[in-house]
Amino acid sequence: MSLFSTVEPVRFEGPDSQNEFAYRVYDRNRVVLGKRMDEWLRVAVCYWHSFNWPGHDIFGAGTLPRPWLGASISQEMADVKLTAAFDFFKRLGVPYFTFHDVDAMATATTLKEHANNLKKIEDGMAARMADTGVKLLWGTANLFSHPRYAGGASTSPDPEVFAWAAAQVRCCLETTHRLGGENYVLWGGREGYDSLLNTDLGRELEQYARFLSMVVEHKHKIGFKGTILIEPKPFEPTKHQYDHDVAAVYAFLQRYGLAKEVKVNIEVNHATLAGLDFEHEIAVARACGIFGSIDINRGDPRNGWDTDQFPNNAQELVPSLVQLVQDKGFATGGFNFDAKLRRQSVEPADLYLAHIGGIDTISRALLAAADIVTEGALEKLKQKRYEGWGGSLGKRINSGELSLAGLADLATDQGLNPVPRSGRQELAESIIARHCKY
Ligand code: XUL
Ligand code: CO
Repeated sequence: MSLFSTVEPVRFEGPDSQNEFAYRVYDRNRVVLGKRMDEWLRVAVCYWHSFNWPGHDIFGAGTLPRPWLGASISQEMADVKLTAAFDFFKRLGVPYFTFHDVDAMATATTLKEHANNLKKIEDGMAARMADTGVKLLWGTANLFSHPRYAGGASTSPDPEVFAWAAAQVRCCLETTHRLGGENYVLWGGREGYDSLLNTDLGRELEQYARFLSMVVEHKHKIGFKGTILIEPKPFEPTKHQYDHDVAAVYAFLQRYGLAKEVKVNIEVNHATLAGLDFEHEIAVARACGIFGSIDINRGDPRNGWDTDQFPNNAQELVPSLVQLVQDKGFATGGFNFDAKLRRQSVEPADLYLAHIGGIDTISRALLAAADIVTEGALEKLKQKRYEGWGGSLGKRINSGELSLAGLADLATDQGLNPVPRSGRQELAESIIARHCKY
């Protein structure tokens, strides 16, 4: 028995079901373009918002019943939380979970205690994972909540803070490895600044690169085969985060020779905070060869912060899912529900309803995307738009045989006079819309 035992295991009942505690679209065994739906989506529930956040905000106290939370968390409380979390994962019927070290373990004050407490909860997780078959999509260390990290972790002005962060990541990476985690995430929540007046930006970037290089080196040393992922976000909690967006992360990785070692975990609400579209971030990551995983959620267009709401607009997600289908799915990544309840959603049932709605939403988007890719009209439209590049002029430009002057002479001599052609944007948008029927 746990707080989440009140709901029966959630099953697929189809689009006509009247049962709110059933999937209408997510049918884990349904085969879509040769692959099961659960393999396409690789859904994970996150530990932090769901079990480690009592519903407080900057103006008010916790509203959600989470009896295992308190100012300091004992091993007993951590174990009760673990039981509740795995009960929820199992009943929801998802294949993966994700966690930060401090979400799951008993509170520690020294590094020795930290390592011991994390190992204890790792053992508990390993047992629950074996019992339930739920797997670890990724682990991560929380390098932003404790007051010591107020000035950053690896980018802190204090090398002792850097060393603490290194110790935490070493433990968490090793735990993730032993638990068979498929990725390891670094979200640089405070790797940035609040004011440039007191910040040596150049020095901080060097520190950050040193840290990341140490993490990559350790990954290889322990034989972790998963993917190291950076999660871009432009700001919040700091005024500016160095991992502002995918393009900024790629430039950083290239500068420090890490572009082949590290990929990105793209979060919808982080993209929108950066003033970008989710599908833009995915497109940049694919173009740079660093697409890894997704934190699925949404913002509220009226609010300028990370509201982390559950996704419920399938059509909005289709352009991103089309890219995923074109790639034939994730390599090691998945859809991690980095989403949290609203503060009035106080019943344990609300956590089920939120995830069921979100999982059905990404399932709808997947089915529409699969139809779009199968039909091929969108791809044909794109190919037609670039068809000139398959001709002799395009090939000669791309081959590098023409200099700027050579090309200028050719254009002049041949009297080139390109005619404007339709970009067919409205048609492309209509192709997306007409397939959103699930
Ligand atoms: C914060 C955020 C984090 C990361 C993991 O905005 O998204 O929860 O996903 O540290
Ligand atoms: Co996230």
